Amino acid sequence: MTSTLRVALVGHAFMGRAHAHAWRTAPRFFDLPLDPELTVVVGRSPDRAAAAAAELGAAEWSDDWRAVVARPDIDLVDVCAPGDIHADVAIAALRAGKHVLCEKPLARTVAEAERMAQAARAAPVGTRAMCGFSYRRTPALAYARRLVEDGRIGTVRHVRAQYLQDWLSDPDAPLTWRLDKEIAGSGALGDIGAHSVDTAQWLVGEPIEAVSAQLRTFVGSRPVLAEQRGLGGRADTGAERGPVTVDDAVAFTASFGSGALGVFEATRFALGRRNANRIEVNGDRGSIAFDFERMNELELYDASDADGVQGFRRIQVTEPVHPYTGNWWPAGHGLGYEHVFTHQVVDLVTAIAEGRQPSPGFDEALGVQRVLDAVERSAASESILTPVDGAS
Ligand code: SOE
Repeated sequence: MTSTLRVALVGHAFMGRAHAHAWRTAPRFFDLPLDPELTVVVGRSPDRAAAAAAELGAAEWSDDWRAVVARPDIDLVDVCAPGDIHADVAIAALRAGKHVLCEKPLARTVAEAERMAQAARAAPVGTRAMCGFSYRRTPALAYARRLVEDGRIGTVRHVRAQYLQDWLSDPDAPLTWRLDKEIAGSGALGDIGAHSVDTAQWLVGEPIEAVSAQLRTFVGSRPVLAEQRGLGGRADTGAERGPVTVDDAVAFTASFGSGALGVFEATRFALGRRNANRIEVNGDRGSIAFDFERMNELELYDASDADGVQGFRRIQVTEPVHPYTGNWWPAGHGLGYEHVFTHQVVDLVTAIAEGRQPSPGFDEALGVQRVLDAVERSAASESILTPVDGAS
């Protein structure tokens, strides 16, 4: 009989809902070595936590994460709350011998991420910690990695990653927690740029070793939030404005250990681009290109194609030979955003059952945090911008 893996979900907004869906769906579509059960949903407000537990299919709710983490019947703590409690919850859970899945970015600062990584290393034998860089589990990106690993595009020269959203373009969009440095750590950089950094390092199999960056905050104050809805929410008419303390956008160049050159951009001001998480990698034998807004497709250019038929081919990554897809629908029927979280659960549960460290673990996520930190230090440094002669 398959043993049960009892899950406590801390946080039940956008990410919590995506994770809850994944915990419930994974065992229905994949043959898992452990049977996950969404046991309890934890939130700050009792009313909202109770409603979320009922909606998401958990038997219990709680407004006290410390009590839940101490419960002997909980096997795994899934941290989907805002960044300011990632470290406290994850460290307490690891010390209590619970497996942890923690949303990205792992922490607000490198110091916090170091404490979390240390707690993961010191946890009782067999306790696993993973960070939710969920896009790795997009079939097209997982397949792209296979192609890069197999040498299909040769030696990587360029990595071009953009993560473009537009939900903050309206200067009167309210001040949500993602705009507060104390809670989120950083803005577009940590929220979405972190995905690009993780995807790039994982795809290429090389760490970023140096960066040169600029950060921008276009809208310095916003109306105080009255009610959170999805990523944004509602502000009352005439609401007072509070300061935005994070970046709205970031651009940076990067050097990979192999000598490959990276160009990165992350913004929430790219009007019309709702969730364009894109990456292109050029090697000396070919190129690959991906855009999450067309998540079921991968573009491949193979320089060995015959003259006259060269060009990017569009692969529909929906065939049974592709990663994860065989467990879903017939070829060509496609997957959505929620499926990447389901695949994340599949990989985590399988690693736990097989006694392996799931990837990305907290040490890998700490590596991403160090890149984010280098970007912030670079942008803060006076010396990175060389004035153009004649510019006023
Ligand atoms: C908001 O920008 C956000 O929800 C991120 O926090 C997620 O990580 C990303 O998947 C979608 O956008």
